[in-house]
Amino acid sequence: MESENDNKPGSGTQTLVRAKPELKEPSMYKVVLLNDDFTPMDFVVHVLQKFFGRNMEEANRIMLQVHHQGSGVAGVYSHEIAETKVYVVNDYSKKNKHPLKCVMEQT
Ligand code: TYC
Repeated sequence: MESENDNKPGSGTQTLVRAKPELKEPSMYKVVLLNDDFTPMDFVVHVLQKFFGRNMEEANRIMLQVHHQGSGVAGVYSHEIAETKVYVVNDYSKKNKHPLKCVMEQT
């Protein structure tokens, strides 16, 4: 915010003062895998290991959560990283002829 300087009487100078300090943390995004009836379970586990750095146990747990509940969180990232994960995973699934889809959701 630009304001006339009150503490320098008659100087005619102006000081630039930021109206509000920008203290907001960047928003984070869940990358969510969606269930379908056709993608093999072992492909989903493979995707969770390859793109989300999950170990075998975590990958199995997340895959089963998606299978039983309809969706599950693969990981939480900044906007740009989440966007890239979604693109790369959907592209990889398509190239492997599986309908597996993932989406991003603000936390
Ligand atoms: N429901 C699939 C099956 O029975 C397995 C599956 C799990 C698919 C998770 C997608 O994100 C998914 N083969």
